[in-house]
Amino acid sequence: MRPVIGVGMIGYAFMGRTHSQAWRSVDAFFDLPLKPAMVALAGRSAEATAQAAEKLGWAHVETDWKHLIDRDDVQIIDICTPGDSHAEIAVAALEAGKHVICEKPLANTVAEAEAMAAAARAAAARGVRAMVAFNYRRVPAVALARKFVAEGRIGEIRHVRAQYLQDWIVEPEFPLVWRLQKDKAGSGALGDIGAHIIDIAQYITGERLAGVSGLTETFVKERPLAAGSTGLSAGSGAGRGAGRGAVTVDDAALFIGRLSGGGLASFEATRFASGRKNAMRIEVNGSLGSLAFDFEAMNELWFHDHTLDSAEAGFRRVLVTEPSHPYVGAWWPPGHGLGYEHSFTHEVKDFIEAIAAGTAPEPSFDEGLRVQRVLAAVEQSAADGSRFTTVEDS
Ligand code: SOE
Repeated sequence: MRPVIGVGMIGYAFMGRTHSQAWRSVDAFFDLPLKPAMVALAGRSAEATAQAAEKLGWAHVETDWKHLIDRDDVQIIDICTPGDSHAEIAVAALEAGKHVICEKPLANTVAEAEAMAAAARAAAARGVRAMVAFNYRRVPAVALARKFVAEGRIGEIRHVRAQYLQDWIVEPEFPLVWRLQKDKAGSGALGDIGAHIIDIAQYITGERLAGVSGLTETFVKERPLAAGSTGLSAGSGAGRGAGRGAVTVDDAALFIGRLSGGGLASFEATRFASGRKNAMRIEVNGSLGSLAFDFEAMNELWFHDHTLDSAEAGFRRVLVTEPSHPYVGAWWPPGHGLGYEHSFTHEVKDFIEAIAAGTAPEPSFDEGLRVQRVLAAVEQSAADGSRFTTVEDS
């Protein structure tokens, strides 16, 4: 019998549902050293949380996250709340000796992220682990791209070209959900989806963004108030309430950056790319070859080997469904493909394995802090029009 590790989760909206799916499925597909138990779900409304717990597979309900942390049968705290509560919950949980997995971006401000990273460092000395949930690292094609770079097949990195394109708020009457409010979300497209492309750019290349120069814009400055909804589309329950309110975050953010290895990078994060639903794309050009990925075709990685004779070289599609590809062997036969939700399952698999092995899971809170510093540097550059804002070292 394997030891059981109890999980307590806070929040049950979009991210809470993806994480629940991950905790429910991970032990059925991977051979884990510890067996996760979905012990309790925390949310403010007893009735709504109980309904969510029943549907998503959580055994108990708490209406105060502090009580979740107090439970002896919970060893992992999974934070799926908006960014304004990440720091308080994560620091309390780490100090109480609970392992923490926290949704991205790590926090709403650099100061909060610093406090979280400091708490994680102190906890690590006691064998307590913390990880920030940048799930796209765990898409097999993205993990394969990193492997190609690490093996030297791309050579020296000259360019990264990254985009994260969505269109769920193109409609000006789409309501003012929490993702459009600075006090809850910290920033808009920049922190919500720009954070993902910063993370995967650094992850794939193994380099850091050393400095940035950015532009941000809020195209629709006022929207109908939301009727208690968190949905990303009208169909997902994003209802309108009475009255209107100001949009306090960016709708789109564009920035360029310099990589620590000397390469040049460009980034575009927008919720106004009509027709693009979740087009998280990255292209890396190196001295020996190039890689290209688009989440809307997430089982494919495009690879150009520049060492081949130009008469036969060119981008070719690698279908990332072979058992030898990262994570894929646990799932379906070649060609059957994986989806969005699998990235979360892979994330909790890696987290459980790191806890059992006593190693530091990645991305760490320090890496989350690093992304937070890039976000802050982009905002600063966009606000003061400075040409190049250096990203401070941790
Ligand atoms: C909304 O923009 C969102 O759900 C992000 O918050 C997620 O991180 C991303 O995976 C999909 O889009």
